[in-house]
Amino acid sequence: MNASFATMWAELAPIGRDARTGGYRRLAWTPAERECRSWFYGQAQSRGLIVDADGNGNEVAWWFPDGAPAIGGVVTGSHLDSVPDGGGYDGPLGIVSAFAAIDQLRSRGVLPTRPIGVAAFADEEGSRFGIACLGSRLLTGAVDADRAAALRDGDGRSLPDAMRDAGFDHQLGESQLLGGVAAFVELHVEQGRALADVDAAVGIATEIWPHGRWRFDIDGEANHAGTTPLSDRHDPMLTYAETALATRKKALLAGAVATFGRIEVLPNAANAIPSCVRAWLDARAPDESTLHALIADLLAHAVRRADRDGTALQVTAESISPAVSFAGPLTDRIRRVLPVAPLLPTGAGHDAGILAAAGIPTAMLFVRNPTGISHAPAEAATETDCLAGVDALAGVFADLAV
Ligand code: HGY
Ligand code: MN
Ligand code: MN
Repeated sequence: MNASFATMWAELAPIGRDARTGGYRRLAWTPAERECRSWFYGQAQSRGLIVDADGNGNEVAWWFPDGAPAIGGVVTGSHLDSVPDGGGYDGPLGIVSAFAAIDQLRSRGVLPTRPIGVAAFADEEGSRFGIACLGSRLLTGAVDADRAAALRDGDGRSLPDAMRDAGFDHQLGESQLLGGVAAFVELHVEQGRALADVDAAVGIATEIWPHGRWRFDIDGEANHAGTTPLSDRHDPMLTYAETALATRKKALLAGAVATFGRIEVLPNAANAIPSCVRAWLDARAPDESTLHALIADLLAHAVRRADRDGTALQVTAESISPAVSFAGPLTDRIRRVLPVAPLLPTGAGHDAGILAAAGIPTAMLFVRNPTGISHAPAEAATETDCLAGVDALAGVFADLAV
């Protein structure tokens, strides 16, 4: 690894890492994520970059070259937070590569004619408060301050309280942090094996699949596991189990993906029929109509099962991300800079998708992940491919900002 990338990676790697699993716990506004923020400020300061932040916790470290205008900047970056027990590359690779790309441009004596920014968006994973890309959605106005202020984590802690706990003076709501920005290019570890399968270190994104998260609240009747006849039960676990099994079948038939990855059971006792099962569905599809048809079909199936079980079902859409296309002049321009980089879609959401939806010219680069695994400790990228990503990003910014 070149000095700057290797050094930064080594500094960031231990923060929030679970020694037992090797995974990362850098949930939004926790001490580990706060330590990552301090690292970000330190990197910016050591390069003489000027850090700007909005009241949502989004930050941009700016390189204002002498004589360059204050607006019309080009921005790169990603996020520092992780899913629980996530991989080390999802998010941080884009930020470490951004600082390393600036180092490379400077070592080559490249002097940009427009500002270059390194962004760190708050709470991209939505793992604590439920809405994916919360920081960038607040920034662009896609989520308003009232809705965000009402969010609670699993312990009932509100977003504003969690920000205050982290010593952050929040001011939730749409911000001008990226006002006047000409383009945003996010580099991200690939969350799949497409680049590995074609033996390419770096790829260019074509689109983000539409996706969303729905919360299933299933209320039943708590009772004794040993004395309640099966015929007298209203067991929400059965409604959930049938829905989860049907989900897999229906997603497969639809050419989509759907997952129940999080579940809460009350009272969660081995010898009590649950009173309530709360489960979160993550569903994604190649296009909007397939996704909407899958969700409608799934909900109808769950309602029928709830009727049969005598349980009450309520489904709430918590986080909806429409399809994003990166087709356009910016991606075309990047393709000219990286002519051999394969083009690939992704089923993973990104802040780039939120900015694109808000009208900011946006593109994405992917770096090969040999395992293809993400949101898990086995997520990986080789040193060589990471540096190929830095070279690609530096090349893109030398083209865009000079
Ligand atoms: O869930 C996603 O697709 C992203 O990693 N936040
Ligand atoms: Mn990510
Ligand atoms: Mn992620």
